[in-house]
Amino acid sequence: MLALINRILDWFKSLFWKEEMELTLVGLHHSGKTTFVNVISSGQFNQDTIPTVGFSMRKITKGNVTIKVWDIGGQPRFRSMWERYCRGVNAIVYMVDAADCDKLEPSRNELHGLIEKPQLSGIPILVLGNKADLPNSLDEQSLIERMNLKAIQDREICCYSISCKEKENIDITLQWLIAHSKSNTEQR
Ligand SMILES: Nc1nc2c(ncn2[C@@H]2O[C@H](COP(=O)(O)OP(=O)(O)OP(=O)(O)O)[C@@H](O)[C@H]2O)c(=O)[nH]1
Ligand SMILES: [Mg+2]
Repeated sequence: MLALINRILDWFKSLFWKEEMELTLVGLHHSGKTTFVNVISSGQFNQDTIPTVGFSMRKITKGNVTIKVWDIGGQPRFRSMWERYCRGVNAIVYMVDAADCDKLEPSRNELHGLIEKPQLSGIPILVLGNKADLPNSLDEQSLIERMNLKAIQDREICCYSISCKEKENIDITLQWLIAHSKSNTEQR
């Protein structure tokens, strides 16, 4: 009975209580950041994306949460911008192409370099190992090891293996993001 009352209260709250969050999506080029934004906003997977030049911003509404997403280009010439766009956000999403072994080391170095920046201290990080549909793609445990995520002790960090193409684990990724919206963060 109590559970039912709580659900009704939550539903009422959702009618009037709008949540907001801001997140920044970074990671090496071709890892699938723009594809991820397309998939969470429209559900569409597009094989022929254009590399992001600079950045793009999209607002996506999920239930009563509006997510402002900064999608930053991952080519080397744009990486110096990452820190600026990560300042003050609710969460940083770090995209990795889990099927591209050659890029794991530079990806790990960029991630650890980024989170050393004092301005970004304490911001939660969600590492997504994308392209789980491809052969030889690393699973979560292997990604945690290869990206040396256990060394990150000063903040909340989470890692999921996803496939934007097959829409695998997109739902749990969204749940994690929504749990980090402003008012939810304040409650935690
Ligand atoms: N097989 C497979 N391919 C994917 C997946 N996600 C993205 N891709 C492909 O990866 C390529 C690069 O995707 P983008 O979204 O443009 O990558 P990006 O990280 O935004 O790249 P930059 O904008 O250059 O930083 C595209 O051809 C996508 O179709 C996936 O889950 N599986
Ligand atoms: Mg892009």
